[in-house]
Amino acid sequence: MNVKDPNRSASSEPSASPASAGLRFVGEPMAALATASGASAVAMIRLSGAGCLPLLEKLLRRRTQAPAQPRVMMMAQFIDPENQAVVDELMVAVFHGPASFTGEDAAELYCHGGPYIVGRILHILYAHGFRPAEPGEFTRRAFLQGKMDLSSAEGIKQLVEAQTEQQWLAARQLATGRFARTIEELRASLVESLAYLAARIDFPDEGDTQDVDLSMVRMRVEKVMQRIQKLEDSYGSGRVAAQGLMVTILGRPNMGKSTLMNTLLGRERAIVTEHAGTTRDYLEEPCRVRGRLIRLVDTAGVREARDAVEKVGIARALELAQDSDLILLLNAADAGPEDRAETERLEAQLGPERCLRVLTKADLGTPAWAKGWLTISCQAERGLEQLESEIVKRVDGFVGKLSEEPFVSSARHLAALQTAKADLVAFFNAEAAGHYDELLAFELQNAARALSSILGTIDVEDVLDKIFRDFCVGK
Ligand SMILES: Nc1nc2c(ncn2[C@@H]2O[C@H](COP(=O)(O)OP(=O)(O)OP(=O)(O)O)[C@@H](O)[C@H]2O)c(=O)[nH]1
Ligand SMILES: [Mg+2]
Repeated sequence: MNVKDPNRSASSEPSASPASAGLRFVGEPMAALATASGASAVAMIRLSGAGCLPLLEKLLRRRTQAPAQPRVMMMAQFIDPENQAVVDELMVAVFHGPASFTGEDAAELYCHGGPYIVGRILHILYAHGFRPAEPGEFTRRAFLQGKMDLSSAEGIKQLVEAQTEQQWLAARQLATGRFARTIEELRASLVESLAYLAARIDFPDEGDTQDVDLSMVRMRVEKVMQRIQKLEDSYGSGRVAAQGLMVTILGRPNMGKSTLMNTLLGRERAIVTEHAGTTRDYLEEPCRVRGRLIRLVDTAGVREARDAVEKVGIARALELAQDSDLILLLNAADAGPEDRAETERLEAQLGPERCLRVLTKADLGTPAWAKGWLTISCQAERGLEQLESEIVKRVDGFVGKLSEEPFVSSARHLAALQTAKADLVAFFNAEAAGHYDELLAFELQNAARALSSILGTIDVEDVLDKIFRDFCVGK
């Protein structure tokens, strides 16, 4: 079979990243504290950029004059060139690009972690050829040098920020490149299909092999589509892992919703009063329940709204409940028949499987209608352990579904996969309608492009700023 290089045909795959296109990005020398600021035993200052090693060498005094060996820890004195004072005795390791985190020449200084020492070393570096690194700039350069793809860079950020096992799990599959490899496989399969199509376009008269070829393309694309669907399906669980289970507290006014929010958070976040209608807008807070991350949402009490503000608040409460993984439907022990009827209506509207009926203010008694309700009293600190167990069970239910298979945990990745899938649907529609191979190739190319956007191999500038902006300095 004559398979043409798709990169040279009209239906070529989108252009690659600057690094893989052979255009090496040259970064100017930069430096930043990579460890947390404040007093600590040791602090690490990271340097990277073209020509950074000779600049650093001028500021160090080592025991030997032999050239620094890369990737080996060495003792050195850090000197202030103004007065030759020894600022600190430290350890230093140098790296020769591309064998470094950024892919550039780089170094790491391990100095004593006092704010004065760190500040003075940075001050000297900035006065001698280095500039302060911007947030995420080390990882950004690693990306630009082709050391990692964009989804892995996003994973590194999440790894640093992970506070729970579930977040670590989601971050790791990105940071290790496991997710990227899956996306790359799918993209490669589409590129190969494009190559088949290109061959048909360029050699239209080679007769009876044509139908066979197209069915091969169809099979391949079908398989890619199935795998994209599977990835999309994993987002329900992946999102809970990375962002936390969304738990909304819902119910009539005065049922103790804000009190429960405060109790779970362990601080007075929401205003609590005896007046019905105290909470008007919703409040969302990340919260850890026995080591699991949840996004806890307190809402305005649902009732016939008294004014425009309350009306909007109640509408928001219902929208949020719609988007939630778990809805805590609250009714207090002294609730009237109207309150209970409203709770039942809400439960039916939102789907009983997502709702958990919670009886609050159990210190006032446990009415007969509340049989089977999870019973709590924030005031008497009763029943809260059972409520926590229910939340934990739901988080683990989602996260436990995440197997060794790659999964989607970011909205950005999900959106790109959805675009790719829509393009593949368009491909099948065009194919069923008997359209020209050129049009089929166009749809496949769009799908490949959408997958490339996850890896950052195309159209990246706009996403780059958005992603790296939220990094911490030194990463
Ligand atoms: N006895 C008793 N009172 C409680 C308990 N929890 C909350 N309350 C009281 O119930 C009243 C209403 O509490 P909130 O937490 O503001 O109720 P809410 O559901 O947020 O009310 P809205 O914001 O108006 O919808 C306050 O006076 C609380 O002190 C409880 O466990 N026992
Ligand atoms: Mg409230």
